[in-house]
Amino acid sequence: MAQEAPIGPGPVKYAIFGCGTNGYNIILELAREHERVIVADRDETRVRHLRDQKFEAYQRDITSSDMLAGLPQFDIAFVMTGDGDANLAAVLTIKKRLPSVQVVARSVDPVNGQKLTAAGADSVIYPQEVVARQAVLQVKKQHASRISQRLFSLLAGWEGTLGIITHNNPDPDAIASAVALAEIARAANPKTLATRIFYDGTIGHQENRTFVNLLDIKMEHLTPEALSQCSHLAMVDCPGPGSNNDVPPQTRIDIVIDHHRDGKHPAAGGSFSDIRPGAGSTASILTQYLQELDVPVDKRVATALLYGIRTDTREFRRNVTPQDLGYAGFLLPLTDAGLLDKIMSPSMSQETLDVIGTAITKRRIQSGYLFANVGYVMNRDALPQAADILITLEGVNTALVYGITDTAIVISARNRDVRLHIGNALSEAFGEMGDAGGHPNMAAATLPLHYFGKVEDKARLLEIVIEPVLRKFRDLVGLENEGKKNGSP
Ligand SMILES: [Mn+2]
Repeated sequence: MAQEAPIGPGPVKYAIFGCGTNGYNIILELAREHERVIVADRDETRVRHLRDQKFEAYQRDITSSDMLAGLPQFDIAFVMTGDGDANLAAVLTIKKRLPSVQVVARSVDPVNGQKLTAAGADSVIYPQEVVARQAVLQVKKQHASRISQRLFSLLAGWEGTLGIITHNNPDPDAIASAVALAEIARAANPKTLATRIFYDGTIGHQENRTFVNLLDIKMEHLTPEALSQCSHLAMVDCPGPGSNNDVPPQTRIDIVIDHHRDGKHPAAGGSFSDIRPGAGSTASILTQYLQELDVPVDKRVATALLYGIRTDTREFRRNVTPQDLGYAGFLLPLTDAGLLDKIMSPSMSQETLDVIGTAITKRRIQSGYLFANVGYVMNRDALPQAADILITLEGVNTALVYGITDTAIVISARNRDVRLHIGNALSEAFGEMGDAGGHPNMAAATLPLHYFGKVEDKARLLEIVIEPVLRKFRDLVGLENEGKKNGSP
């Protein structure tokens, strides 16, 4: 037989040791995928039956040390009998004779599992656990299909205007989710239900503005009149009225779809609520609805949703689940790649450029900590962009960029020192003064000015108050004493 060029390992071949119910199901699964499988079992009748079914079966006692003799070469072994000691013996034999073979072994109990691992098994499975996981997955899928249907029929029965509310200063996840919900409403009820999308605050970040403009997403400022014009209200990417939005707390919200795990869930009193703290983004949940409902997804919606999932999971690196990846895979062929590219590399606004420039010139570095005062900013979203750039400087492990808006002192932090959880540090240092927290490597704080908001010269105000404010942080990370020794940075 002609030899193929040696560009990789040969064709993967599986060997199953022990062909009870579990082993047999693995054979069937592999056969479905047209994989070549060999089977070894102690039971002569069983081996005969397998051969009758055209499987390559061998009679072997897997506890015997020469059980591999005469078997063709294989790359992956499943050791699947219900006898823990026999499985252990087989793993030892395989690993001793064929150390490069990958071994998956069935364990009968946790102690047996540990022994199998110690014997060299590459993975150990408990069939009960596999069944449990599969059952949960299946039930979740069914549940998703059921609630999607419920949402659809709910929307189909409504008349008037559905107001879809995002959280304040909406991010792509919130915006994409709103767009997708509007799409589902249109599909469910094209005749009697209109939709409007509302937000409060600003759509700040460059990319977010580009995103809204390029995808031609119509969003309106949330006002009391606008609210009163809606017959129904929905909230996406935030858990209820008054929580990261300016909707009065007693307002009835008919639909709530969110994924935040830290969110308190104010009673929305509505008819539909789907809050999944496990999901990487709200856009993932909406994608699942579209999928389950077979609602056609146009380029615009697909591009928005994919962008929402990507940004909320920080390019699939944060809180991402296999499901999120699955939805991304579903959306990808439906998106407009050129559009996505344009969103990802928008031209920077003059203010953002200025803020980054100021941050670079005003930076002070002490023991790997960088501090940069950017003064008065209209748009706080320039800060994280500046921090993203400054953290890449050599010798900088942690970067704090701070500035002042009309209403608050704002701090944006980035960190690559694994010993420091910057979210916790900010929350500990500034939590009492305002809103502060985040992740191990990125965090932010907003310290409201309250009546100092009336001060005209904001940059001057910041200069006066920032040192005592920052001292708490410097104390916390152990920079304060060092500062006194070496003179303030
Ligand atoms: Mn989100």
